[in-house]
Amino acid sequence: MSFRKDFLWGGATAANQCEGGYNEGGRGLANVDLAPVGPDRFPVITGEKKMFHFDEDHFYPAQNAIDMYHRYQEDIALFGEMGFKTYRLSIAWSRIFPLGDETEPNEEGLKFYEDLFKECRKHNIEPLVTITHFDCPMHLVEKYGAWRSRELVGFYENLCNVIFNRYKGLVKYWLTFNEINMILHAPFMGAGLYFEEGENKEQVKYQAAHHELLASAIATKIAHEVDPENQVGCMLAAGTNYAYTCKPEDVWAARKADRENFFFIDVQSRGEYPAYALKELEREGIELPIEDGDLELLKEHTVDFISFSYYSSRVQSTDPAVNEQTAGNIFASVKNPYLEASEWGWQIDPLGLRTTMNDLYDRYQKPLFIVENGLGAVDSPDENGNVVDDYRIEYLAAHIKAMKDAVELDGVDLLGYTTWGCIDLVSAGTGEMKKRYGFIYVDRDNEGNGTLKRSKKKSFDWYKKVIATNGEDL
Ligand code: BGP
Repeated sequence: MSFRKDFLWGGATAANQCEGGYNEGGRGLANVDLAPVGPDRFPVITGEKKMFHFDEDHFYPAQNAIDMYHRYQEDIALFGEMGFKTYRLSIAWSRIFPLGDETEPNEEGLKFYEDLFKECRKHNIEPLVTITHFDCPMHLVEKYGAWRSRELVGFYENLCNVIFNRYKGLVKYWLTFNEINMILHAPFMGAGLYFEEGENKEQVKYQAAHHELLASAIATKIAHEVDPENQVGCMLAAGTNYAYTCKPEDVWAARKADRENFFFIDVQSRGEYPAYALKELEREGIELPIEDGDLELLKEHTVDFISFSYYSSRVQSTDPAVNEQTAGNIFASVKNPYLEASEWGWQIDPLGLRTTMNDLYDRYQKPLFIVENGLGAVDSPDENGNVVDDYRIEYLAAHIKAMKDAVELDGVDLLGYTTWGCIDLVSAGTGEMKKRYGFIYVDRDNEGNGTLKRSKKKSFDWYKKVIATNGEDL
């Protein structure tokens, strides 16, 4: 058997990387608005450098992004033309609660997403909504220290109550936190965390992780109470870890690297902190701020499905001489000599997707949903303005083939597939516009210049055909 008949083909975006309109409709400022392009970006997103206000010497691409805030109708029509069954997008928390700790939501923000979801439905597109895709209102960062504070759990709960009730019947698929494990690797971008001098960073990260995990369980509980039709997923930045050699120490290092990320999903899907993590945290002197009732809540409200992003596999070695690194989705790894890489050094490994799917399905035995996959590349329009992106088609076809193998040959239950950045948008890692993933080209450059005109790349018609044939014709 191949893909399900109701397989959810589509594409994915995130509010701060495509909407723009950062100060319109009553929206408040968020952490993700303050990540500039250039050498300061990495220190800012990893919480090493404090940038809590705009600085005129920097350029902040999220301010206007690709202006989807004003152009979503045109963009969703193009998704509809490709035959999308689903469109993954995120809600900007600070559009709904500009400060984050108010009791009353901002009607203009709520209305914006209501209209957007209705527009999706008009084109028979099922919205798949990420409640927080890296964003946290800046007021919550400044006043409470973001997710290090338990108060954030309550603010997130308010947000969930409001959106689940308001969008009942319009939205059924929800993801609680995008790439929840990114809290460990890019703590400011992932969770609004900034570190004070001398602070124990690992303590802060795991403390914040406990709060996010609690918030995720509460969201799952409310979603199911408000509408039993609701399906809630966790979301992992996935990518299996290979051992560089069969030396047992290398194998163990790869296992440990996998577990560092599984930690989150173990809690969200199995409902318990895994034994290996509790031991490790104890050894490191890190305390999880567990209060009465927390463990029961985590146990009772586990997710319905497991979603993840996959761009690449990773490699672990314990040999100091094996030190050639390769870039990847925020966290780097040892270079794999058997793989080619993208222009940004992300290694290309379709079989790694099949392995990752099997790892996750074996471990959790819940349906999977691939909610990000794609190739970031420099697309240059030819003299007629066309982008002939055969390299993207090749990348996607190979990955779809691998996921098909996981479904057909290994029996993995897969709900859907949304490619990352189905329309060109701002890169999360670099802030650049020239790193493009889309089927739709957007005329905008790294400095924010351009007409913002949308045009179809070669991959547009290719993906349309893939969807029309339910993945048979690649
Ligand atoms: C993931 C994020 C996305 C996205 C993607 C590609 O980590 O969830 O927001 O941007 O990676 O990364 P980049 O934009 O750095 O190429």
